[in-house]
Amino acid sequence: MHVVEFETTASDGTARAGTATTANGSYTTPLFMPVGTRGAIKYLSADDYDALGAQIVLGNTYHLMMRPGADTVAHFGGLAKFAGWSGLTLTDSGGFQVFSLEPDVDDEGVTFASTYDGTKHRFTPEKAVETQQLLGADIQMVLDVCPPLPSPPEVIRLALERTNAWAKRARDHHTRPDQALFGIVQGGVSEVMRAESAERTAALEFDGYGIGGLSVGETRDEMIPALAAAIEHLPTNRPRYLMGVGDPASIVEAVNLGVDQFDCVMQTRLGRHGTALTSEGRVNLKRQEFALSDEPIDVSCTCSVCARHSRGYIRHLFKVGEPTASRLVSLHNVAWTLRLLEQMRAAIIDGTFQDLRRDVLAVWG
Ligand code: PRF
Ligand code: ZN
Repeated sequence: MHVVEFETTASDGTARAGTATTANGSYTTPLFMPVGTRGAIKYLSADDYDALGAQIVLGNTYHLMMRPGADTVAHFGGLAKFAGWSGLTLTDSGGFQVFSLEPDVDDEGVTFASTYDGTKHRFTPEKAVETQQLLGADIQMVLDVCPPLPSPPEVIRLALERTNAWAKRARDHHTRPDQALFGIVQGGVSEVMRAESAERTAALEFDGYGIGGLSVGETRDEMIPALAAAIEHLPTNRPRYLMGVGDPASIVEAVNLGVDQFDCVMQTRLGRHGTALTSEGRVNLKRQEFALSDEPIDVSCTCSVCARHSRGYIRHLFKVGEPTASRLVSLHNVAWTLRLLEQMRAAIIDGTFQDLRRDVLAVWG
């Protein structure tokens, strides 16, 4: 039985607008999912997620199992309840974080040292499922192997094989009927391996499909054909999630190919450091030229920050080190990106997606 149902509402070429239904509610696509790695989107809280109109907020298994521990999160009724959030949640398996720690990998799983206290931990596909069942998100991801790019073909091949074998083990181990499990496609920038990985992952019949291993060092011109090759072999009636990709140009190209969901830490990372996403591109609000600017961050933005605050005020807060500065630009960047995806959805429904795509690429391409 599938936990997630996906229905296409409208399509424009291969781009699609849809509704996915989980055990605890539905979400509309294409969708940006802001990231709350350790249980909060940095500088924000659940009131903000409501005000932003976020539908799904991410959490990360590696970080939450280290602190406060999956049992503690389960004690509070799962990640959403723990965080006071009434919307949907998704947990990434933690593989991506663990692989950045240069772990010892074998066919069974991975051994790594905690970044919190240096202690050794063993992580397997089964442990990732059990941990995520305790974290209790509406959607959990299988443990995968994500090699950096460029990597030799044999490294990409081994990652593909392990990811596929681990996906099957994860699927067989998963028991929570109210929680969806997504498989993950790997395969580097090889169209052949992407197609094979997608086909073999789809054969395992997951609720949805993550496309991992992209935006890890390759160019956009390398990413797009690999992504297209994967999508061609994924079922149309399941959501497709491009993992960790959130720059506007990549998003619009991926939506054009039929991707439904995205997450990225870029919005909040840039925001914390004073860089805003705007209809004219990236703007560094710390620059001297904004000292006397009474314009909002983006004149065409409908967010609560742009309704109230000037660039000059926000620049001042950065200059004196007020934490509110980071909060305001994070809020704007997340709101701006959520709205960009809403505009894409509306354009697909209207049949004007190619016009929007051209406009986005003119600024961000
Ligand atoms: N796998 C998982 N999470 C991820 C990635 C991946 O390949 C990426 C790569 N862009 C981001 N987050 N599990
Ligand atoms: Zn704004």
